[in-house]
Amino acid sequence: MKLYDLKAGMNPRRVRIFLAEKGIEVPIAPIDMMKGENQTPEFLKLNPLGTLPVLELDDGTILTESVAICRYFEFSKPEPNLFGHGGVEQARVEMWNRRLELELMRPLAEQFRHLSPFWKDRLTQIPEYGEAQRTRLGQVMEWLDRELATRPYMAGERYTIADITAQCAFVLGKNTGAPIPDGLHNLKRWWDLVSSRPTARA
Ligand SMILES: N[C@@H](CCC(=O)N[C@@H](CS)C(=O)NCC(=O)O)C(=O)O
Repeated sequence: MKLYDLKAGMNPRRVRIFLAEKGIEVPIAPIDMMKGENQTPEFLKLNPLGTLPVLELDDGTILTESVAICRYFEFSKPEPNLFGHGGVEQARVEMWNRRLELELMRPLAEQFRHLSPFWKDRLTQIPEYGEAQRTRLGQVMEWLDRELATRPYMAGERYTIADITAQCAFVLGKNTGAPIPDGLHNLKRWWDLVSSRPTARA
């Protein structure tokens, strides 16, 4: 088994934290995006989208998409549980994970892609779009702050994959000019809580 990883990437970090929470060790194959290693013909055979993470199983099966990879490991080592127990909790975790991917992670990624010099020669940047994403993020963070007034974690009373998704998104925000603003005390309390976990720097 081999996990193709991108050290600084938001999505590969989700899988690394998930594995650390589970106490699972997987051989890592680091990919260097600066050297274009995710665009070589060999890598594109693994994932034609050229994105990471990618998990290669011993029988040659290839899994992409961080949540799909996490689901594979949840099945192979069910505890500690990170996707929810039973119908209602599983649905709530799925609901929050999806909301956080679409409402938080996507605009955070888009503001980075459209405003950072890192992406200048990699895509056609539309700075106005990047700025609009940052404006939207302000509203999203205020919404999350209100949500977190009612519970300690994103999907309820305990840490789940929804928290992993959000914490990886906020790491990107912190490093790319879209940090959690001052004054959002519930969100800050949640951030301190998840950042203090031993797995946070996986
Ligand atoms: N939805 C995918 C997104 C994968 C993705 O976009 N990964 C980024 C790193 S966070 C990447 O590999 N980017 C390389 C590129 O766009 O060239 C997942 O959850 O795994």
